[in-house]
Amino acid sequence: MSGRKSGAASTANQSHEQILALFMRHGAGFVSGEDLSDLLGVSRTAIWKQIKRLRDMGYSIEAVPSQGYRLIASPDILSAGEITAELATRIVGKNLCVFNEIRSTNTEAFRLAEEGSMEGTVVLADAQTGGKGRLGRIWTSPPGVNIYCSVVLRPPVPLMQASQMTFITSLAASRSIEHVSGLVPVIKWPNDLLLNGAKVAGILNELSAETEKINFLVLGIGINVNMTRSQFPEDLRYPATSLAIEGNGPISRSKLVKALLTELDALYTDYLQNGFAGIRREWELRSAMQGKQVKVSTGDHEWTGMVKGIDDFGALLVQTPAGIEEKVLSGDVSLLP
Ligand code: BT5
Repeated sequence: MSGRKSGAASTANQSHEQILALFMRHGAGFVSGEDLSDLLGVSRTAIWKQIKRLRDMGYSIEAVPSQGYRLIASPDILSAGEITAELATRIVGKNLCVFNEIRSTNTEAFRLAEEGSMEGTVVLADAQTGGKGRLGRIWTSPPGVNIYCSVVLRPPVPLMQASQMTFITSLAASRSIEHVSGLVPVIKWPNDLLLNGAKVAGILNELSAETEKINFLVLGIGINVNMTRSQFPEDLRYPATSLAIEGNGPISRSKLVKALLTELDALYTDYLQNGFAGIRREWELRSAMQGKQVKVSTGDHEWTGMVKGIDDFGALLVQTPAGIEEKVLSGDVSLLP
């Protein structure tokens, strides 16, 4: 993203982001230069400089002397102003940092949380140089095309319930993708999102805790949005895809981030008020494996069974041919053809 230094965070209270937020609220209408200078408390010349800055970033802005300014088109930039305009969340996204490039949004969110940053803090990046998967694996994170998002939460629940947040995260990602693209990803236990059998999103939740208490969780979400086939490395563990490949072309990343934060906030609020039961039901409906025959591989042991759902702590419940319900806490589970 031009106009911003690598590594420097852009926040919703910077001048150009405030102007963008105002444009978003005005839709196709004009915003007068006077309103803009009142909003920011700066001169009309200073406003003009910020408009020029936005144009340099790729925004198309019309200027009409007697009416003011109007936003005609936005490039697919991850903009704090666009995301926070009319973001009606209670917790998630109240504090938002957007980076051009960062090692890992999870690492940065973890650092901010350790420094005491507020619940709901969100770290977004256009690109990651050290994107993390689970178990030390790498998450391919090229610039300009995908979503790399991490959210700090401090749920007041016992440590043994921390894994429930994984299911909230995958559900929020699945709902938001459906809302913005019309595509309905299925969830592969524990936390992959698949479209036509290929991975479109991955989740890495990280935890800081002491004995029985959760200090905070970082929910890490990577969604392949406008990535092209040639941008995927060849040695991936499973087939991978993006929303643009599966759907009808490019999707606005800011719109999708906004939907993601909105769904996450709604699910988290519901979870705090009503517990896990509703989340579990919807997760099972979106699961790729519910009611299906699977092969479970744990270490050197392999067996088959039928998926019955998940339990209160996120274990996969699999019924063996002998009718015994086994709990799978880790390992590889794949659908039988
Ligand atoms: C995951 O790990 O699926 C978790 C990915 C979480 C990424 C987000 S991005 C924002 C936040 N900040 C971070 O640093 N991370 C989180 P896992 O199930 O271990 O899958 C990793 C494996 O998926 C790799 O070993 C590759 O084979 C494959 N892979 C790598 N990049 C991919 C991509 N962009 N799309 C699909 N598959 C990918």
